[in-house]
Amino acid sequence: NPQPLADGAWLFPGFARADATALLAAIHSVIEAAPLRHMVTPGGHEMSVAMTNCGPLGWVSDARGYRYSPTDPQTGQPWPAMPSGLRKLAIHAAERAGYPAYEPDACLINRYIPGARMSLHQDKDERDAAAPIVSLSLGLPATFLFGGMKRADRPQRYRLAHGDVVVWGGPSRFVFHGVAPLAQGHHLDVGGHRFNVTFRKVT
Ligand code: MD3
Ligand code: FE
Repeated sequence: NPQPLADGAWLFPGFARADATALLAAIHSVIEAAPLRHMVTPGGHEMSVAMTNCGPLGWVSDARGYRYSPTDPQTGQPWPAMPSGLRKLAIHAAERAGYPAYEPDACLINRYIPGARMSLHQDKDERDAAAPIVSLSLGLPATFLFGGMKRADRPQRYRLAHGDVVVWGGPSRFVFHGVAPLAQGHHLDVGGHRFNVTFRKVT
């Protein structure tokens, strides 16, 4: 039973918990083919979150800017295919939130260790503004910051825990958001870190 977080944003608590073992195996298979790395922002800062991608397009950042790329800049090879279990989870959650024909073409995998954070930002590199973003959280819980349309709007705080899935569509799609520094901890299945997987429709 979903909870509304904001206009167009739905939290499905524990939606993926029963499938967590298979989803974690899928995430690890992607990481084996396209290792996690700390990307550099256009401003020259190394991100504290380690990232990789799967699917037709992957999000990349370097001194030249942010963009979606069909290839991994570290190898020049296409990103690994989106594992069907991950893709099906995103499609299923989107359908439950009222988006019946969701076809994500990008999947960004973020790994947080204690202290890692993501500062307030908007996701606006995707050309398909009508499609939602679906996010899956696994492992240690995080404090998610959900702001407004302006960076200065005071963000609301939500806890995202193991197995939680959120569908961000409609007016919530372009709000400023971020993640507070991850607290130390240990998760029985995932260990000392958090994964967040976001599904996007770019083209
Ligand atoms: C709301 N990731 O990868 S997931 C990101 O926990 C990102 O790693 C965070 O923000 C994380 O870009 C938050 C939830 C999320 C993702 C994208 C959104 C919320 C969003 C886009 C628009 C509005
Ligand atoms: Fe984001």
